[in-house]
Amino acid sequence: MKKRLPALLLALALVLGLVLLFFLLRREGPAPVADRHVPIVGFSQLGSESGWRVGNSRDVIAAAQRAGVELIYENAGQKQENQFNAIRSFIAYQVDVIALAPIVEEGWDNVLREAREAGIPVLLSDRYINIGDESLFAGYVGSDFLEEGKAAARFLMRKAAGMARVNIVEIAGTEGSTPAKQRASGFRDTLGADERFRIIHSVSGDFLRSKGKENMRNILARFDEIDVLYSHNDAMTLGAIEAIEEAGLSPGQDIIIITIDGEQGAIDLLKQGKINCVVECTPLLGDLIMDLAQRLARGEDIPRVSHPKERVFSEFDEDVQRIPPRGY
Ligand code: GZL
Repeated sequence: MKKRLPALLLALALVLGLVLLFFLLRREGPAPVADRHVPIVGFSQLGSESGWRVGNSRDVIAAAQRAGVELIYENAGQKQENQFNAIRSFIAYQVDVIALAPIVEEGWDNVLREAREAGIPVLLSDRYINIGDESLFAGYVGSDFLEEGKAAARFLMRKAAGMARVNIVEIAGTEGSTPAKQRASGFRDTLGADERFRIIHSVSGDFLRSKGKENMRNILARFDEIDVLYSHNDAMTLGAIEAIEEAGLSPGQDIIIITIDGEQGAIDLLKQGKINCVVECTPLLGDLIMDLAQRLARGEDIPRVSHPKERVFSEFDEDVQRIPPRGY
């Protein structure tokens, strides 16, 4: 028995060494955030439907580089299913934080539950969601769309001060999206009970320039007395203005034009008098997103809602001609 003891000890040491080696080499996924200097953020962007969206994507990517954050960027091409797939790939990759720009408000419960089960916080960017359990996301960074609609209405009430009747046509954004819903309700709530203001037609242009033009052509063919176009984004407005000019009318004169976003193209037309009011909705959310994402990656709490500062540009401003380049 004594003679076999050294061999037994050697075998035991060998087995223990192999077991130790196995655990050392087996990658358990990324090291805990505390040991990793570069947080990984998975960003699900909804599409590239407008100049605003392209500017937003560009700004988020640049902000990640500025912040030293590793960004995994997935563009869903306007399909919610692609956003579900992107989120699931971020979970599989074990990112530290998921940033989501949700195309519409409904349908996110299951996939966000999966993110929580994986212990990955979700930050909403740009648009909101309608979800049973709001603890499934850590916070929201984006515009106050209700206020944007109210600002559009406040401009119109000032512009239409001497008008006895104001027939309004509305070209709205993507159905079911936060900006479309809240820009519509903020506008209507502010016009309130003043019977001079009548929204004679509303249609969705899905935030697309092509649909803005197509819808405005149809509206002009159907209605004679149009006083105001209220359009939920500049891309649709630029399309609508093409249709208005094709019909031989002067945008900004024959039809009051109120638009939202603040893209360079809209500001240029404001300066030319073809648009009367541009409500700013900044796409430059990147630094805010990266700051909040890094705080989440460190396990810190963040504010539930973070709004960027925004302003209104209109014909009533003295400095319209001096508005600096917009960058998107
Ligand atoms: C608003 C954003 C909207 C823009 C559109 O934050 O979600 O989507 O107003 C864009 O230009 O398509």
